[in-house]
Amino acid sequence: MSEVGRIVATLMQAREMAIVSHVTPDGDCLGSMLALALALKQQGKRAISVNADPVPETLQFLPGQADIVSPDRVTRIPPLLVVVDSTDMERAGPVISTWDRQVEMIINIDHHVSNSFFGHLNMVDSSAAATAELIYALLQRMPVRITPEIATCLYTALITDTGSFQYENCTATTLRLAADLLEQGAKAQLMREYLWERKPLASLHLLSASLATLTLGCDNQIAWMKVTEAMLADSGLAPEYAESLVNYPRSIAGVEVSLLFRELPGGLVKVNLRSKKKVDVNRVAEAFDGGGHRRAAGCIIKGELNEVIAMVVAAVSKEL
Ligand SMILES: [Mn+2]
Repeated sequence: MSEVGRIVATLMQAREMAIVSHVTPDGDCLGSMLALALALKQQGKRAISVNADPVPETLQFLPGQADIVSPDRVTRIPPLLVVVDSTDMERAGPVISTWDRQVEMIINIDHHVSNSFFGHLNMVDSSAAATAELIYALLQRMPVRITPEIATCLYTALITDTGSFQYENCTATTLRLAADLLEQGAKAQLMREYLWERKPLASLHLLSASLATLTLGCDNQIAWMKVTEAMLADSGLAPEYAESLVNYPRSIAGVEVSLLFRELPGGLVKVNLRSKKKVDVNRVAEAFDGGGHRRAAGCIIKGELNEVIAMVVAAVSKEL
């Protein structure tokens, strides 16, 4: 039996499981986790969805999101653990990353090129635009009916991980799947509203403050912006509002690599990296213990903001 066949058989045989996804959750990790949980519940199983962080406001329309539990509220960990959209167990946060010693079986479903194949069973395909593509392939091998709720979760995952079907990872397969999901009742209007049409005013002020820090280097091939702790505190916003800012420098003509540097508490800096055509930002991020994809990656570095900027810009320059 193929690895995917074994994953399907394991899921169909199990009575209960916990499905977990990564910290600072995004549309793909939540959409994939919730779609799988809804499908398994439909098969009469007890599937719990667990995430260490709160659901971002922009994703609070996802069906099933209100049932997501925090890991410290899970009193009895089921013997089967399914980890989605995460390169390794650490990505699920400090609590969940210790569960590997307490469960009997781990299934790892992911599309990051930097995935460490940490599961007993692994379904890892970096050619998939989103983990949701892999979840859909699994569901097609089960007697699951794709409900509008499941379709909404999977469609949201596709739209967020492909930048609304703009990025290089979006293939004909992705678009065919998106079309299928719309036919199966994905609530596209609800999604549009939550994702793009109800931003807090403060998020535009944060964008404006961050744009004021825009700097170009390396013959204008690298562009970066900062978000300091003070900027985020002044905005009164949750950190998730800073994450998407990395796409602004990327839109400049001639820029190959776009970077966002965000101060975190405890002397840490979160770096988001994006590239257009040439630079493998996953490789750059891995040098700083991060990872992701060729065109989108991230890492967290200890150090003073401007020192971290100098270090990462130097590392990116070497790739150009
Ligand atoms: Mn993803």
